[in-house]
Amino acid sequence: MTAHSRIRLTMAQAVVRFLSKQRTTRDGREQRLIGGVLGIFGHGNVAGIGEALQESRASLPYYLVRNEQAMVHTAAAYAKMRNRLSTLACTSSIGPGATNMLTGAAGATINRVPVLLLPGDIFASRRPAPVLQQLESSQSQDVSVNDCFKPVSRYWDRINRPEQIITALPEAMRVLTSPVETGAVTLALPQDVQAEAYDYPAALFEPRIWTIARPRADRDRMREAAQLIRSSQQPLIVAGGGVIYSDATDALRRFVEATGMAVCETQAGKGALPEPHPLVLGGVGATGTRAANRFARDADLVIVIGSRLSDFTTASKTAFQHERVRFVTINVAELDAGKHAAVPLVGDAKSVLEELLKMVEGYRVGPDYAETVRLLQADWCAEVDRVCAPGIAAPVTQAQVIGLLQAALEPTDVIVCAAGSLPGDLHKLWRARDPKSYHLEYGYSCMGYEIAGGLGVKMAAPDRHVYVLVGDGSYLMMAQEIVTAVQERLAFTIVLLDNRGFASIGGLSEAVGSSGFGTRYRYRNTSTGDLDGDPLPVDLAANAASLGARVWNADTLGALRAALAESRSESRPSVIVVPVDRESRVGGYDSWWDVPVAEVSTRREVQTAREAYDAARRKERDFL
Ligand SMILES: Cc1ncc(C[n+]2csc(CCOP(=O)(O)OP(=O)(O)O)c2C)c(N)n1
Ligand SMILES: [Mg+2]
Repeated sequence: MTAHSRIRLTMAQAVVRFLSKQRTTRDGREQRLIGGVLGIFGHGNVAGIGEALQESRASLPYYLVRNEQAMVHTAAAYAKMRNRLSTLACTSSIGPGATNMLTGAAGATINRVPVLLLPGDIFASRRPAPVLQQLESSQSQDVSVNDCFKPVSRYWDRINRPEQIITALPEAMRVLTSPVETGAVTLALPQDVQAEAYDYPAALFEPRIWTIARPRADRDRMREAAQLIRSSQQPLIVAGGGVIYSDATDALRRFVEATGMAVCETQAGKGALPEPHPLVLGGVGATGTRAANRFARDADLVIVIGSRLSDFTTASKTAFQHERVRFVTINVAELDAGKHAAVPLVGDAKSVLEELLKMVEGYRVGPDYAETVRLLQADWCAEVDRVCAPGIAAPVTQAQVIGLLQAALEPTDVIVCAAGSLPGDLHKLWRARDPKSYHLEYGYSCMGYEIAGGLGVKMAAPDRHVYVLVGDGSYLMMAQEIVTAVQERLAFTIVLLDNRGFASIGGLSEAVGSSGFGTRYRYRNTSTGDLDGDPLPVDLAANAASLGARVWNADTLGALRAALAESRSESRPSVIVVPVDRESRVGGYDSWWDVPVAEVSTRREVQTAREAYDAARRKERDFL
């Protein structure tokens, strides 16, 4: 090959060949950036990307999935499991196939995980316009449904000429592999251009390695942070997903063991300091533990590592009540590091923690601090045991199921969850014994992520046992990827908690005075007009079996334990349906979540809820 060598390929062939050559490296460990392509074909991609994938299937595997939204969740879960060093690409047709990916794209961008989306697009030439599924505008012909991806993508491009990929693809890879900018990357590929040939420079297809850097923070800011630490009485670390993505869990452990500081976790950060550990206080914020929330309330310094500080983490800005509380943030992204008027340590979690530890050498929390942590942890352990204790009567409760799973699973097994009442209960009750064992999509909390996500986790970590925890609502929204798992002979276990509707939003509805209106899966009652008739005759077990899964009905904890044991040796997806009591919920612990209640209402319950809301809001703080 000379510097001027050219290869004649269609644009789609060139995209596929390029993607198969991309790799990432960090700390000397190298891997593929794009592990494969998920997709559903239609007229917008079958002759372009479809043809190219068939030709290159030995170098870039293709997986047929069942739903385009689900495939983006699968890719996001894969990327999360691989600590954002590797992901999957998603190909769709134009129109509905493309827009189905929007929700997944938003989820990936909000969770800061890389996914590469390749929606087909309308003809660049416009010759046969309007084509099937084309959006028309009276103001412009330069519009397609793919423009909807702009706000939910970190990089967006439309390839109207085949040579544009020569600059677009490297940019797309830069954004995908950037810990700061990563999220959904969308390259809209017009269906005519996909099939068009061009003499591409051969150099475009040379193997390329993207190095994931570990940037260090500004020296003066580091000194300022070290000074704050030295003068703090009750510091607390909030560990977010960034700790795990950065592979900084050992660095965090060394930091806390040297300083004696306690750690609480966000949903994405659970497992950052694997349990059991004497300095873990568990989840913090709206769904936090009593231990973490009590400690957070009085902390005078909060060191936030790799978190975007969402309202769930800060209990809607009520979690930290110390009058002069200060924040130090460690984050690769300036956007996050600047929150809560923190001293921003803009850099990689691992390298910043290692450096900061040297700068605070000799500092250690006092004996009272250590004793408080010990007492809070012991109190919380007793509370978890109490809440999860098996009862004598049926139906079983969700907390009991969680307790049983905790005892039955191995430390490296992975649990996957996203929406409903499970994430909050897990955040409180689960003990993550490995940094990659607790996989919660809670940036978008998207119903339907669970099973699609479980598929992605299994693809990313085939050697681990994967357990998807899903509510009946989420299951009914998106269960079809069970079929994809059957097709790929991927075995994972889905524990389906059936409480006949939305326990979470039902509970929230009660809390805002609306008595669970419209949240139960029941017949419409002809006399009241409401959904409070008999339970619906939905057979979720039969539904799962019809998709090819091995299925168990587990009405008791004993039956669940037996089914879990059997499912471990299955070679296809397993579904264990567990009816659970909708009304036995795990409560909140010294926390709050800001959901505004109607300011005027004819209902007395709403008026009472509003009074409570106004009172609670007074605790909300501005950190300026
Ligand atoms: C796609 C989507 N739609 C709506 C919501 C709002 N929502 C959050 S939880 C929930 C109910 C979930 O029901 P289920 O899966 O049965 O879990 P449960 O609440 O019963 O634990 C709803 C409607 C959401 N998070 N995602
Ligand atoms: Mg439910």
